[in-house]
Amino acid sequence: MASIWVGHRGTVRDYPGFSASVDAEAIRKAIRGIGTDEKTLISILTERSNAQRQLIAKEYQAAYGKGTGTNEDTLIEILTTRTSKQMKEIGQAYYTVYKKSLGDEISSETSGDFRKALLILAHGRRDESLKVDEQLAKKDAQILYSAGENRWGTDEDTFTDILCLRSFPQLKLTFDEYRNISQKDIEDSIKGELSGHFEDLLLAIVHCARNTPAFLAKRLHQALKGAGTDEFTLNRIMVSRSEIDLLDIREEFKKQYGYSLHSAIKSDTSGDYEITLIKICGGDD
Ligand SMILES: [Ca+2]
Repeated sequence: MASIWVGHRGTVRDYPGFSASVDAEAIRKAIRGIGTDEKTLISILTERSNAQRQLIAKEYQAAYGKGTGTNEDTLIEILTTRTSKQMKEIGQAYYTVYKKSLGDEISSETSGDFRKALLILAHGRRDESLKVDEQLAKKDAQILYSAGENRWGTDEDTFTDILCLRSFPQLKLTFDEYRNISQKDIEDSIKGELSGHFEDLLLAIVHCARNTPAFLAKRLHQALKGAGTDEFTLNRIMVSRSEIDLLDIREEFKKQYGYSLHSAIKSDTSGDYEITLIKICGGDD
């Protein structure tokens, strides 16, 4: 089935960018804060091109060197930007490698509304049809308004259900209707009504529904800015989007920050690592 999330705006085509097992490993690291055993690493590396192997080896060293902790941002990024089909593949890869279901793992390491929403996303239940329904958008917008702004307290489950199950094009329309009804942007309502990682997750969904490349450009910028470089995030996004929408991400990066992703990588990395990333980046803007 065609999906709007798997586009034709990639920079490399000679090897697959998306890998369920690499995502599974990233989730494992994000949840458990540990690296994987060597056997796992080898099985992952055999699927990759030489350039990708170099990046993963680099990331692997970085993870061991620093000893990463539970990283909600990584979980949120992967679970909001992968298609339902990809999430199912990631779940299978997770089970194959770690002998545990991804759902059980998320359940044991997270809690509350954040957990509930992550589980829906992990099970790949989001509608991915391209058709939008204007009446449904009006109805959902009203339901969201009644669940948050227009009541004392918040009905969190309603926010979770609509934002985790509806398609991105449908959500875009719903957010437009929401503004008409509430005179407020859905982002402002989420900031006012929700909190913590749950708030972060739903804001990420809103950003992705509106513009996934812009969301990932922001993540890349965060990974590159400041004194150090978050190689784990940088490598993951560059590789996983290299055949999907890296050209759009580059465009959004330039638009938001005034300089190119290419120049940001050049000024923040060096040696073989820089050469590899620049190759995947595919050009300057
Ligand atoms: Ca309220």
